[in-house]
Amino acid sequence: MKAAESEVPDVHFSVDKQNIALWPREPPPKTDPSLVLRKSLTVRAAVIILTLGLATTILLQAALYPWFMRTISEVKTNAQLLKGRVDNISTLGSEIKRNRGGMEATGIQVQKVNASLDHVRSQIWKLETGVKEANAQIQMLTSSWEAVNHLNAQIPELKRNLDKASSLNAKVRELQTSLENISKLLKQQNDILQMVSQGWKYFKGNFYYFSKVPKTWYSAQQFCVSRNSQLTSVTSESEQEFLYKMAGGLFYWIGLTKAGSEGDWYWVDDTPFNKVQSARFWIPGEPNNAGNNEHCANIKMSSLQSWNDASCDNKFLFICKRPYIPSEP
Ligand SMILES: [Ca+2]
Repeated sequence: MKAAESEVPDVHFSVDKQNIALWPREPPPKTDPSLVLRKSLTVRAAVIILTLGLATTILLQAALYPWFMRTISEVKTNAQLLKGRVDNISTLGSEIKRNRGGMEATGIQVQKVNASLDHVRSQIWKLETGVKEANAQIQMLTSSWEAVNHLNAQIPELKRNLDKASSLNAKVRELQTSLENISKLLKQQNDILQMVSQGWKYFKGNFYYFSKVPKTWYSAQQFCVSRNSQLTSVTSESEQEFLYKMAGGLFYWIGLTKAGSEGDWYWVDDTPFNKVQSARFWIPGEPNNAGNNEHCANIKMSSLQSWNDASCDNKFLFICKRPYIPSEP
C-alpha cells in the first residue's frame, strides 16, 4: 500500500502573497550515493585545483622573486637617485633663494643703473643740445671768418686809399696852414688898413704917426702916449732911411733924450741905445749941446746923417711909433 500511495502524486499548493505555486508533496529527497560520490569527487577536484593553484603561485613567486628583488633594488636605487635629486633640488632651491636675493639686489642695481642711464641720457641730450649750439656758433664764426677774409682781401686797397688819404690829409693840412696864414695876413692887412685910414704909416712891423701940429718934446711924448705909442726910436739904417724920407726935410722930434743935462742918451720907449751904431745918424758936429741946453733929438736933414740935439722946449712936428701887435681873430 505504501508503494501505491507513493505512486499517487499529491498536489500541494501554497499562497505567497498573491503568487500561487503548485508543487507535489513528497518527503525530503534522500541522499543519492552517486550524488555523494559526485560531491566527493568535486571536493577532491577542488582541493587538487587549489593545490595546483597554490603550487603554481609558489612557483611563480619563486620564479618572480629575483625579478621582484631586483625591481625593489632598482626602486631603492631610483628612490636614492630621487632622494639625491630632491636634495639637489632643495640645494637648487636654496641657491634659487640666494639667487633670488641676488636677483633682488641685482634688480635694485638695475634700477640704479636705469636711473644712471636716465641721467646719462639727459646728459647726452644736453651735450647734443650743446653740440647743436656749438655748431650754430661755428657756422656764425665761419661766416664771420669769411667776412674777415673778405675784409683782409680789401686791406691792400684800403692801405693804398689810406696812403692817398694821408697824403691828401697832409695837403689839406698845408692848405689849412696856408689858409690860416692868409687869414692872418688878411687880418693884419685889415689892421694896417684901419691904422692907415687913421693917418698911421706901416713899416716892418711898426706903425708911425707923423704929426701935423708942432709940440714941445714933452707935449709930443704925452700925445703919443695918449695914442698907445711913444716918440719913435731908430734901431736900424733902413728905419732911419724910412723916417728921414717920410720927414721930407722938415723937423720932427724923435724919442731920443738925455737923463739930465750931463746924462747919457736913451730911447724913451726903453729900447737900448747903441751909441756906437747910432753915431752915423748924427749930423756931423752934432750933438753939440749948444748953450748947454740941447737935451732932446730931432730929425733935421733929409739924409742918413740927420740927427741934431735941440732944446726940448722947441715946438717941432713929431713922430709917434707903435709896434704892430696882431689882434686876436
Ligand atoms: Ca745941436
